[in-house]
Amino acid sequence: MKKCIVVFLSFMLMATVAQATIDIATDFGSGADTFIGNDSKTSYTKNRGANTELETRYNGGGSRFTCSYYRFDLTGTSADFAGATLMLEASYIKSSTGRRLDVYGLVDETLDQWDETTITYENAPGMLQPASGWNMGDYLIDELKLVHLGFLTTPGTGGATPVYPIRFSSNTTDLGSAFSNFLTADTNKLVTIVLINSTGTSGTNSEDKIASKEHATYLAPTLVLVPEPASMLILALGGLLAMRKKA
Ligand SMILES: [Ca+2]
Ligand SMILES: [Ca+2]
Repeated sequence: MKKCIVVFLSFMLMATVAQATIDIATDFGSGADTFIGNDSKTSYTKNRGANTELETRYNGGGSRFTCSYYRFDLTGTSADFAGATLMLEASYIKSSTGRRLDVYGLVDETLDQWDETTITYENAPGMLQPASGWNMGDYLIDELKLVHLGFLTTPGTGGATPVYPIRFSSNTTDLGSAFSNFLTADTNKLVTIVLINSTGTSGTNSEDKIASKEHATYLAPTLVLVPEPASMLILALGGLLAMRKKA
């Protein structure tokens, strides 16, 4: 009888643990969020660390580029992840069809400590001066520092009268193993993600806006981590052994 109860409880525990995810928002620990630009309106020397909305705008015709930076503090998490998604709340969606936002990761970990209050296009980790120059609306990625990890698609619910906030997440097909491998490779418990509208899908030269951690009511940008099954199994077995000792 006792054995049946222990087995039943262990399955219950495994089922419970298997569903557990770890949500880390930019307002946790040393997290940060901001956006940068390189045109006459969002100057390459302008800081947007305190803004409540994060703009991501295609440089339609090389004139209006902005992109958003996110830092997540992984303190207290294990090193191995089976997967991860980004969960965001839009405060403005221009397009009535989904727009692709490419996801880049900062692999030069010496640059993870960028300062939210001073970061601009000019000093942003992984950005270089474009061939067209400063404040000309274009951008240039330092591919030794920023690597492409996949993409996410904004919801196609913009247009006339959407009701905000609009919450959306990346899916595991578009943001899969490259993203989780990047997170697993982290060694300093800080990860920097950059969202860039690099294709101009569903309309050019218009921005989407994502709520930052400074927004009074909307969700702060959140990284949702799925622990490795091995880690979950160890947790479940640990619970099982603890129960057997008591039995
Ligand atoms: Ca911020
Ligand atoms: Ca890191």
